[in-house]
Amino acid sequence: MDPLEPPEHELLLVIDVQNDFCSGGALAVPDGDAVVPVIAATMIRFAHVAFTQDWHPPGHRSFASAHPGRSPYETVPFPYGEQTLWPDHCVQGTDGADFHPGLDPTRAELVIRKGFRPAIDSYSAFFENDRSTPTGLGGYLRERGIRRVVLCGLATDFCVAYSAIDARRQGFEAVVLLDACRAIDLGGSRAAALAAMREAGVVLRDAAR
Ligand code: VGL
Ligand code: ZN
Repeated sequence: MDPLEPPEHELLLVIDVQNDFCSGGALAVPDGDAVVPVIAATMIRFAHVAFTQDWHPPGHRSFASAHPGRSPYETVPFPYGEQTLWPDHCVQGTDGADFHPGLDPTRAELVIRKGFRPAIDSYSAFFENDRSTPTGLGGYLRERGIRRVVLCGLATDFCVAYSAIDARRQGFEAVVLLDACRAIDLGGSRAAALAAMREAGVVLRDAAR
C-alpha cells in the first residue's frame, strides 16, 4: 500500500452535523459550527466517509412537546430506560435536519438515518436507545472490510460517545477526534462521556492537521 494513500480499512463517521445542532438551530450545541472546517479538512484525508443524520418524525417521543407538562432536558422513564427530553429537532425533511452547508455530503458513501421510529430515540449510529435494535451500520462496515471507525461531529456526549462505544462493542477500533466534536454538556455529561469512552477502549485524540 502506498503510505500516502489513506488506508482502505478506515472510515470517517461524521455524526449529525445538521443545521439544528449548529448555531441558530433548534438544539444548537455550544460552538457546534466550529467542527465544520475541521471535519471538512479531515474528510479529504479518508478513503471512506459516512454521515449520520438524526431523522425524527414530527411528534417523536423524545421531544418534550410530546409530553404535556414536561420541559426539554428533563429525564423521563421510557420502556427501555431513562430518556432525556429534547426540543423538537431534526424533523424529517426540514431545513433543520439538513447537513450544515459547509460539509459536502457528496463524499459520503453512506448516510445512515436514525431516530425515525416514533417511540425510540437513537443516539448511536449502531443501535437505537433500547440498545438492541440495530441500524445496520455494523453489518455494512464488516461487509466493506472496515476495521477502524474514526468519529467526529455532534454531540460529543450523546451521539458521538454512544456511537464510539458501540463501535467498540461491535469489535471495531474506534478513534474520536475531539477537536472535531462539541458537547451539549448536561450536568457533567461531557466528562462522563469521555471517561466512558476511555473505559471502552476508544482512542481520544485531535485531528492531525
Ligand atoms: C443528539 C440529542 C438528541 C446528538 C441527537 O446528535 O447528539 N442529541 N438527538
Ligand atoms: Zn435527536
